[in-house]
Amino acid sequence: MRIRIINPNTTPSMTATIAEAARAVVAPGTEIVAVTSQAGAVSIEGHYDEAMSIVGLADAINQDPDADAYVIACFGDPGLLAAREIARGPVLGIAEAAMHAASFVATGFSVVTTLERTRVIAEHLVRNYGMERHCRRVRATDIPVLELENPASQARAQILAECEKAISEDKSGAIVLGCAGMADLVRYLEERLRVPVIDGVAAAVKFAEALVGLGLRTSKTGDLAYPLHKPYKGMLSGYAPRAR
Ligand code: 2AL
Repeated sequence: MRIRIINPNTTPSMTATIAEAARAVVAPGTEIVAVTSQAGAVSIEGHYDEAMSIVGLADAINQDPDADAYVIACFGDPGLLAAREIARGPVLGIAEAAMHAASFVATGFSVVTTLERTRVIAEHLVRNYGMERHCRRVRATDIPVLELENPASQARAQILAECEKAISEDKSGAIVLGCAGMADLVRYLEERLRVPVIDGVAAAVKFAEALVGLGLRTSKTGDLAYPLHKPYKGMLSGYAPRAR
């Protein structure tokens, strides 16, 4: 099967980290195609960045309409339901996948994310996904997304310290990593924390494999039906949904 992973930010080095995390866990025979959005912010760390990322995300999905499944590799799960409208195969967001995985292995988890302003986005997702009973707290580290790629930064140590607080103060039994750019920290953190540490990229590709294996596709009945054919105006005229 072919799983198309879209990094909706425009930083190719982060896509490489994402692709590596995905390829480390997939079954033999699963092909990972990891693509970087061609339009939008270099890092997604706010509502505006998210909104602006969705056109590039839609493009990246439309470029391969026959992929078996899609993963949106940004922890805000930007454009998740819009992506499901245009896709035939299942579409998974990494926040959604990570929270569900955490709920299977602990009665309570904490999310450790990047900037304080993205904490609110993760809290909205917790409520949207009905995860209030499982998520004990969302913790921000105030690390900008691209600092995760700077080997000279203190990001690793800061994230470790926040995870330790999540275990001791929130009494959480698992950690959900709140950014796709943290995908390469799982082993480092698990060795030190001794609780399950969940990277949403890995969780999403494994759930995608399971859904495809079950023969499930995105429902095309109701609100996830293909978007209605109609004209779009101005700079988005090329994005008008086609007649099906
Ligand atoms: C993210 C993420 O996963 N990628 C990105 O650019 N921004 N989300 C986050 N909370 O930092």
